[in-house]
Amino acid sequence: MPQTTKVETWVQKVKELCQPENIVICSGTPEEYDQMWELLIESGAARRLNNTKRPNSYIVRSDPDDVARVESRTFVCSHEEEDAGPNNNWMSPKDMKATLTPLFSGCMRGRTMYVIPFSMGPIGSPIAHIGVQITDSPYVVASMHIMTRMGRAVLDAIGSGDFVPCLHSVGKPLCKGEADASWPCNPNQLYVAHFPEERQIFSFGSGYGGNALLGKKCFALRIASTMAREGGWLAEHMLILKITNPEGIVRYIAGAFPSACGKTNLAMLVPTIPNWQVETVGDDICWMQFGDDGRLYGINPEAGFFGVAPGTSMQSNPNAMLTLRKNCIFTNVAETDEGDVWWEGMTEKPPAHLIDWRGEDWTPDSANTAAHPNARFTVSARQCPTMAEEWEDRSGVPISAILFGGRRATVVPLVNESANWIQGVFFGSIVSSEKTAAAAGNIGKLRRDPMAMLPFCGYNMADYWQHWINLAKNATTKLPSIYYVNWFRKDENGDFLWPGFGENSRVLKWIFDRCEGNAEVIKTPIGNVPSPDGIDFSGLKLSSSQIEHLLKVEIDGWLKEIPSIKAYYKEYHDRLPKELSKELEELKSRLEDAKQSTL
Ligand code: GTP
Ligand code: SPV
Ligand code: MN
Repeated sequence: MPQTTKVETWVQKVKELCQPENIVICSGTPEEYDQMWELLIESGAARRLNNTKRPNSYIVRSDPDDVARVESRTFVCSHEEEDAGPNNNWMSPKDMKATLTPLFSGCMRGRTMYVIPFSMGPIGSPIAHIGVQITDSPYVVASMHIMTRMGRAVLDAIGSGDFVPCLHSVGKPLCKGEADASWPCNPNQLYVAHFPEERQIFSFGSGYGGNALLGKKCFALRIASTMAREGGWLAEHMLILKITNPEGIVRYIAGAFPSACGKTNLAMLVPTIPNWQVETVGDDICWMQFGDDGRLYGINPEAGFFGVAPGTSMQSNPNAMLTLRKNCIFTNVAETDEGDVWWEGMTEKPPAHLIDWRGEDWTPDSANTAAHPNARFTVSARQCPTMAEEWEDRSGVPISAILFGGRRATVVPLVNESANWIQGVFFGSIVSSEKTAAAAGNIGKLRRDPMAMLPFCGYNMADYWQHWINLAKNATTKLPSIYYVNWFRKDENGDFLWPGFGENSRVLKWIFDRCEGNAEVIKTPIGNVPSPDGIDFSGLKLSSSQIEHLLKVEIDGWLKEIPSIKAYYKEYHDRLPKELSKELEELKSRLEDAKQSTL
């Protein structure tokens, strides 16, 4: 008799709890992918797009109450509340299990339960980790086909080894004869619960994005961040890009920007400066580990992109548009009369008529947007014309620089460079950004989003900062340089000062040159900023006063931030690394000195 594996034991347990009608162990084959679409079309959730315009692609409309990550219903269930930190919602593992057990009990009645073995990172890579997601959503199965390496090969790779169990249900059991909703979900009983000590994930009630594709934020960030802390590595909300200068020298840069703040766009950037090349390694998540040479190496643990559609166009991000020509899933975009897709910003002039993301007729006079602001595309990374040939390298790529950035209309300049790693961690810890549509809640509200990880750090943020600081203590060679960037500064009229997108290559060039030791800087209270001719602004329609505004270190503005940073740090009590309070004090005194000398 062959031994029962851990996967089989767990599947049996979940079957007894959830009571599905059938069980399918996912193979990961194209036939299986097609079958999911047959089901989704039959249920009314999806439509096939015009095959000549957008071959092998689908448009999906979610329930209007299930359109984004829901941070208020996302929990970290560590034994001690302090270990989850003020950055997470907390419930004790015991209480959460007592809450979830009745919800999951019988929750898959009348549905098929799919078992998805998946690998985050290339199968067999020493940096990769394996999970098994159980779900009752064919949309999740189809999405996992694109976003991860999954199926038979992963099951074989698990063998009798360990995996992270990820249990997901849309939370809508079906009675005999009951008609199904086109997008079943249960937003009133939503839970996205993480058990970092047991390394388990339970998600109930949503079928959308980061709530439901559990390999992504739940595993690759929240659970992986706790694994990384233990193992001395980093699991980050970062893009990875490869940049090659005209002499053919290559550098890799990682960058953390909050949700819907420009990672996908930067990762696929088309440089506007001649003879420079930018290629893509990853657009959302980066796992970094020390290599034998002491440098930090990053991998993209995902296999696809789940990117923001609105704003994506041949002007802003042609590489994304080229990636999206076939084999895509579009969720909550608008449909054209020709059976293709459209979203705000795709073309200058909207089509005269559309079916909007809610399935209703839409014209340019309609009051609402045609696509939901968090409408997304799902597409295999392999289709992106700028994927770097080494994007699936098992050992990852060596990272030379790390960027932190957010949406800040004021105060934060285009770019500044930290004097050292600890100061970089300090700047990462105080990143703040205006909230976007990627998460449910008030759009535009300014909040601190340290390292773009506020919604994704699976443990106390102060301990996470300490972990970052400790890396410097253990490093045997120079760690990446750290930069704070801001593409989103606005002028008096509320217009963006900086053209952004491809023009961000000008800032990348300066960072590249700094890594090579070639560019001049001016020392300021907030670190090093480019000398006046440090960044090439030629050919841009920017006046010298606009350039000055973009690069300006606003002493008063920064001084005003100090009390708010202090108050924010206070939330972390004595867990706050003393290195960070010291950085804050030193920043304050440098700013006060600078103010004195200008009086
Ligand atoms: P997640 O997938 O949610 O983690 O987001 P992301 O960081 O990958 O965001 P993405 O690149 O998809 O950015 C989405 C939004 O940022 C869109 O509204 C873009 O138009 C806008 N955006 C991206 N880059 C720039 C830029 O350089 N300047 C300006 N002004 N807007 C930008
Ligand atoms: C984000 O919100 O940062 C995303 C989308 O990348 S989701 O996977 O839904 O979290
Ligand atoms: Mn993201």
